[in-house]
Amino acid sequence: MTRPTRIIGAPIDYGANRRGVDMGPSAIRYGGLAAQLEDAGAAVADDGDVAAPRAEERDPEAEKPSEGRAKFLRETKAVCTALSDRVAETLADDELPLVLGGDHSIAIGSVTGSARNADVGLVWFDAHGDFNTPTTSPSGNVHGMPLAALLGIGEFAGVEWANADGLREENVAIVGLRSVDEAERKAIRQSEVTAFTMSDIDEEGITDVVDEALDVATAGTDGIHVSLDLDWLDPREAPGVGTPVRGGVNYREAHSALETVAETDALRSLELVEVNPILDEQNETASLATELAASALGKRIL
Ligand code: 5AB
Ligand code: MN
Ligand code: MN
Ligand code: MN
Repeated sequence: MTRPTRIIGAPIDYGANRRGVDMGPSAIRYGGLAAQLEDAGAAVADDGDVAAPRAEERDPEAEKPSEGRAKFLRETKAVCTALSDRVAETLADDELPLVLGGDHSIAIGSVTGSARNADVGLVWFDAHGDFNTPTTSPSGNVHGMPLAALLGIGEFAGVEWANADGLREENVAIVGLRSVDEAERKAIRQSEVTAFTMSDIDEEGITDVVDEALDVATAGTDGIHVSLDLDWLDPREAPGVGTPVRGGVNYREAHSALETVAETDALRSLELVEVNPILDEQNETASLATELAASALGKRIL
């Protein structure tokens, strides 16, 4: 039986360059999320969105990054702290949190919440490493930093609201890399994180790579958090994302990956991020996100 699932929206785009991902939660709901999850056999409740200051209410100074600064970190902290509490409460009620982004900075909230009272593994489906810190980031955008933040890398060391208590580098697997900045490459290599590139998927196939990633994430943990950045897919399948990179996985590989996730029976929390309805075609990226969530929760053809 699929666990009761609670939807929590985090409609922010402070972490990304382009406006629009703040509309992701609406687009994903509109794309048929509840019906898909019910098809997967899950009882679904929608908790609405966490409160997020709108663009007009932001501190305009926070938008001007100087070298070694993260844009909108104060606003990101406020939203992630609230989201973290909502995720932790949902788990305490024995329900599965399904977080809808928003840009990928919200993973700081989802994962700290999921790893608050448990040892958690993390599978990060993404074209990007998301391993920058305020000093290494070429953009100052926090959506390129959440993994570094969660693991306490660089300036994130000891930053309590951003570090995930029950998450160890050894239990983190990134899957689908094809765009990594030089400093990120070094930081990933220096860490205990396991990273699978698109070439690994070419050589080994999606099933083996995801199996290995799940082994990493489940080893000695109480469950896993799956963070799905829709730019993991090829832009032909998922055009509605802020930072598309050619050469991603196709429709069938993506489903297969999330079906493999469902088979482990270890899923503790899930998030869908970086859907940008402004750049999408007929909401297809948002609908695809709903389908992939259903696969992760165990939807089967037969
Ligand atoms: B995403 C880049 N590495 O840090 C940076 O979409 C892109 O959450 C980050 O994976 C992409 O700005 C962040 C160039
Ligand atoms: Mn990302
Ligand atoms: Mn990405
Ligand atoms: Mn992106």
